[in-house]
Amino acid sequence: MTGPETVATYHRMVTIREFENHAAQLRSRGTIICSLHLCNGQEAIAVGARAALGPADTVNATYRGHHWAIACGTPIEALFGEFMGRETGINGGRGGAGFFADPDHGFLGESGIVGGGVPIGVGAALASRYDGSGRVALTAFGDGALNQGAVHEAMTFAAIYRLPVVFVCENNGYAEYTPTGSMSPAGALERRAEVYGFPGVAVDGTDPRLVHAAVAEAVARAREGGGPTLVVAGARRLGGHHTHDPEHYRPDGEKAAWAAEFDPIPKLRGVILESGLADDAALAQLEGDARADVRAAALSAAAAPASDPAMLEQHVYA
Ligand SMILES: Cc1ncc(C[n+]2csc(CCOP(=O)(O)OP(=O)(O)O)c2C)c(N)n1
Ligand SMILES: [Mg+2]
Repeated sequence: MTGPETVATYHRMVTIREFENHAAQLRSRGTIICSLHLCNGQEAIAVGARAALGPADTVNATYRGHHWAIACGTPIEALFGEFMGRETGINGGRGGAGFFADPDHGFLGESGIVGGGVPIGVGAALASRYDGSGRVALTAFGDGALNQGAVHEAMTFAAIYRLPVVFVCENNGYAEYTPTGSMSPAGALERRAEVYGFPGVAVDGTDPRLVHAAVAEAVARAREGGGPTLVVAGARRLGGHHTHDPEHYRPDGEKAAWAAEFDPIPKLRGVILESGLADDAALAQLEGDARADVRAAALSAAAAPASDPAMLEQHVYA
C-alpha cells in the first residue's frame, strides 16, 4: 500500500472523518436521534485493515464502528438514514448508530456490549470452518474490552480450534473515562496473546500502510490454517467517549497535543505530498468532494420517511 492506492485510502479516511464530524453536528441539532460514539483518530485502522481482507471475508466491531462499516462499503446515506431513524436506514432505522449491521457488505455488525462482539467474530470464523469457504473473520474491539471475560473465552476457543480469525484491538488511549495505561498491569497489550499461544503484534494504528501490512500477515496465517493473531493498533481517541461527553477527566492540553501528534489524516496527507502521489490542489479537491458527498448523503437521508412504528416488531430476533 505505497502506490496510487494510498490516495484512495486517504479519500476513504477523509470521508469517514467528514461523516463523523457531520454526524456530530446533526446530533447536536436533533436530526440524529441516537447516541454517537465517533471514531476520530482511528480511521487508518479500519481502512488499512479492510484493504488486507478478501471480498468474502467478514468484519464485526463495536458501537464505535462507523469507520469499519464505511471501510467495508456500507453506503453513507444508508448510515445517516439509520442514525436518523429513517425507513431507508441500513436496518430500517431500528439499529441506530451503535447497533447496526450490513452483512451484504461483509459487516456483521456492531455491539454495545463491551467485548460482546469478539465471540461473535469467533463464531463467524467457526462458521467458515464448517462451510469450508476459506473466509477469514476480523473482529475489532477496544483496549478496555481486553479485560472482559467474554474476550478471554473467545480467544481461548479460537486458539484451541486454530480458527481463521484476526483480533484487532483498537488501543485508543481510553476506555470511556479511564486511561488505558491504568488498566493493564501486565504492560504491552499484545503480550496477552502469548498466553493463548498465538502471535500478538503492536502496530502504529495511525498509519494505514502499517496496519495493512500487519493485518495482511495475520490474514494469510488465518487462511493457511495457522489460527488467530492479535493485532494491537495504537491510535488516540481525538474526541470524547461519545458526543455528549464533557471530557472533564482529560488533563489540560492533552486533546490538542494528541491531535497534533496522532491525527492520521494530516499524517497521510504529508506522506502523499512528500512522495509526489498527488499535489496540494488535487488533495484539496478530493477533500472538498468528500465533504460535498457526505452533506448530500445526509440531506437525502433526512428527506426519507421516518420508520413506521407499526413495523417495530419486525427485524427482531430472539
Ligand atoms: C459489558 C459492558 N460493560 C460496560 C459497558 C459500559 N461501557 C461502554 S463503552 C465502555 C468503555 C470501553 O472501552 P474500550 O473497550 O477501550 O472501547 P472504546 O470506547 O475506547 O472504543 C464501557 C465500560 C458496556 N457497554 N458493556
Ligand atoms: Mg479504548
